[in-house]
Amino acid sequence: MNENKLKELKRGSAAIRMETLRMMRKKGYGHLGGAMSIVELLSVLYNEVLRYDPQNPSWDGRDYVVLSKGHSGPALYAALALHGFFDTEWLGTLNDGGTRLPSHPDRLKTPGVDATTGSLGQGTSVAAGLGMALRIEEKDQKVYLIVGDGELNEGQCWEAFQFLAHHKLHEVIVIIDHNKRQLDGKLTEIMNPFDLNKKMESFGFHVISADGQKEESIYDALQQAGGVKDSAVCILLETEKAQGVPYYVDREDNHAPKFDEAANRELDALIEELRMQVEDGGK
Ligand SMILES: Cc1ncc(C[n+]2csc(CCOP(=O)(O)OP(=O)(O)O)c2C)c(N)n1
Ligand SMILES: [Mg+2]
Repeated sequence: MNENKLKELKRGSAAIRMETLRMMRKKGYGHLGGAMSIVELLSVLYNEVLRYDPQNPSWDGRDYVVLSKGHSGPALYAALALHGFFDTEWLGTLNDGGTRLPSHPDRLKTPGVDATTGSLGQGTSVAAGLGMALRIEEKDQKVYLIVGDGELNEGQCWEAFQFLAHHKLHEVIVIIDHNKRQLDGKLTEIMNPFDLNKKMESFGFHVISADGQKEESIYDALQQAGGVKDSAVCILLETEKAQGVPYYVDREDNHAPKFDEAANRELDALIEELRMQVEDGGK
């Protein structure tokens, strides 16, 4: 990847992170940890990979995004607004009465949202259905399914994965956000997923590992995944919960914190730093 493209992607990540934190800062709380761990992924997807038309969100030729870990909705909204699906003004209405941006995505409310999610596990089946429809219609579009590592506790994920593997449904690119934490602690302490790489492989998936904090690594993994035609495909995205927000990275309560005064000070400083990065054209 050339330097300019990388710079653009990093700038995109800074913008999504800034807008997401602004939304949560305004609200006073939010699912910060899991929103932050998909920021770089969303930047690469919306800047470089996805086919979409913001003027016509339901365009028949689009790629689909299913954010199965729906609690990370605000990061998706930031990406959609920054890429022209709706006015960035909307972002200030997150989760307010009558908003078109509920905390968890609703495909009937928000332009660019392809699946209603929030009840963990369900998006995996929706993505499998979309993938099968593309297969039947012989379309070359893709479904990008973003699933949480804690979400994998849901049995429904494994039914959907078995279906994808059986049908070699490479139309669906499964992306696991492996941030090693779920709602109130580490995966290994709550429900050990064991070795996710081996587990997905044994389920019949072609598994690609990527550094979810590095746009170039994500881009390469997505390119590679797009070329897989003989099996189901999964990207194991190595991330950190609350990545990019040092104040929250190592904190137990980084899933959905309520912000106190100290947190607000940190967030304000970080938002300002990100604003400068966006204006300077990236790190
Ligand atoms: C079916 C269901 N059970 C429980 C919840 C509550 N819940 C919301 S987020 C979450 C933790 C999810 O962990 P993970 O998938 O690892 O998300 P991330 O770390 O990316 O935030 C839980 C249990 C839910 N939304 N849906
Ligand atoms: Mg997690």
